[in-house]
Amino acid sequence: LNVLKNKNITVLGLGVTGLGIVRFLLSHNILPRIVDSRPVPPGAHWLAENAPECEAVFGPLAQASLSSTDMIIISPGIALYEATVASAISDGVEVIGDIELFARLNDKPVIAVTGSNGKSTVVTLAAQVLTQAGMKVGLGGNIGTAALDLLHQDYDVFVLELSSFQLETTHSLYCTSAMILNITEDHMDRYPDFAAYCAAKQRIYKHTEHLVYNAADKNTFNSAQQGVSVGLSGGDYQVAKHRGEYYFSVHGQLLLPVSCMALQGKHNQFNALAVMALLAPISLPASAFERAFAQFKGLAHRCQLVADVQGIKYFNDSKATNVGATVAALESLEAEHGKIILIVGGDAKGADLSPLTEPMKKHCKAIYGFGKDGSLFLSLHRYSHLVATLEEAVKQAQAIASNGDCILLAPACASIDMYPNYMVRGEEFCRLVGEITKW
Ligand code: UMA
Ligand code: ADP
Repeated sequence: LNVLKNKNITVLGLGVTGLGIVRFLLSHNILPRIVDSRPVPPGAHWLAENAPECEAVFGPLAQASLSSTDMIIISPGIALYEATVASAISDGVEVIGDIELFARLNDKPVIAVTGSNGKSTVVTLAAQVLTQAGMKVGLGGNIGTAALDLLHQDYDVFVLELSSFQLETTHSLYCTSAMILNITEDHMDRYPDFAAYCAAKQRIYKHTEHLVYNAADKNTFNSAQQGVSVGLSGGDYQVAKHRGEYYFSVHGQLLLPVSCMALQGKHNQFNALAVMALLAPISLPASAFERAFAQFKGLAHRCQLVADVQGIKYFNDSKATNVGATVAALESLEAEHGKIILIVGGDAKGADLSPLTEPMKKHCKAIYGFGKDGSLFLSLHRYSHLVATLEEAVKQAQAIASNGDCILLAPACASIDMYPNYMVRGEEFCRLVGEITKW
């Protein structure tokens, strides 16, 4: 921290991350300068109320003279190739993210998780297992609590969800264990290509003691390091059948019956295995896993059963903001629920939608597309319809649904073209389903 005290620091971005950084610096009597390209960033009001002494520059970054600072602590929503940031870097300014600052100051064990899908589910379940074992757990990162907001509390262990954006600016994070769950296309509007997105995620393994990877996804491997694998159809951790029952197992040793887990869906069995593999270095009693697995009913907006009325099930998977998550939803609902009427659309972030073609063909009765990129999905299925709103999609889906069908909101897109975030989109879906089914 003394190193920071002698520097001229600019906090770039004043959202959740920026506020976490500013609060942390101020609590150590370091007065940063704050820059955000938005005229009124989310933290502007907090800053005016709590730290009016900080110099703030809001509006176009070009006017912020970033090159005149010693260090920039940048938020994940701003790319390093953004012109003014890139020119500050080439002028010798050090640019780090909040996770890097956290890493330089933290001395507690860290369990870290990245991947295109399943991060929040895995970190939440891992934190619940650790809590059941009596540990004080700091859960944060991309899941919503800025990592620096956790540092001043007395935790035994940190569980961090890390996005590729956060990893781009992280260099020295030591992890007791870390995993890339999977990599499928996402954020192609931010990366030049898929390889660059994979490379950002691979940074999580740089200083990791116990590396965990997905046996079925080569992009999660790391050729330079040994690790343990997780896979539903084969891996060090896998699901094994014994006397007619399925078990979570490691190297043939049965750990717990799959039936002890409240969460449904094959992808969640994978997530449970990931939690077991990640927590292996911290010896925990099986009872801690058993209790947490039984109690955790899943996070809202992830394949959440909203209603089951007149033989029709309604699922809210608004958090399916990329193609991989929608594929997982289609594959996990199918076995139990038959034909699916799928609602998709929003901002596709430049993704290749073609991996949806086969699962849609196999599982879907019809597709309703809405939002900015809704029309891009129409060619993927024979029975596709373009509608203007989510409300229209839900109404039309209900009109064609029959006994045994599922109506699934799994948009494969971000929500920002029409909603503030995926939660508001999911809540609107739940409200519409409530109205339509008149419960
Ligand atoms: N922005 C500007 N100008 C600025 C700063 C930001 O236009 O000067 C824009 C960004 O381009 C972005 C938005 O503002 O569209 C928010 O960016 P931010 O970096 O200020 O975001 P925070 O509020 O700090 O939230 C970030 C994560 N958001 C992003 O990475 C975009 C949050 O993850 C995370 O919970 C939070 O830090 C705490 O760690 C959200 C997310 O969508 C949920 N993450 C992406 C994902 O999960 O796919 C990666
Ligand atoms: P993230 O934090 O990576 O976005 P979440 O746990 O919030 O992950 O889940 C996001 C979406 O991905 C949801 O639609 C969820 O059903 C789906 N999902 C969860 N786990 C997996 C997995 N292991 N593989 C593929 N999709 C998954």
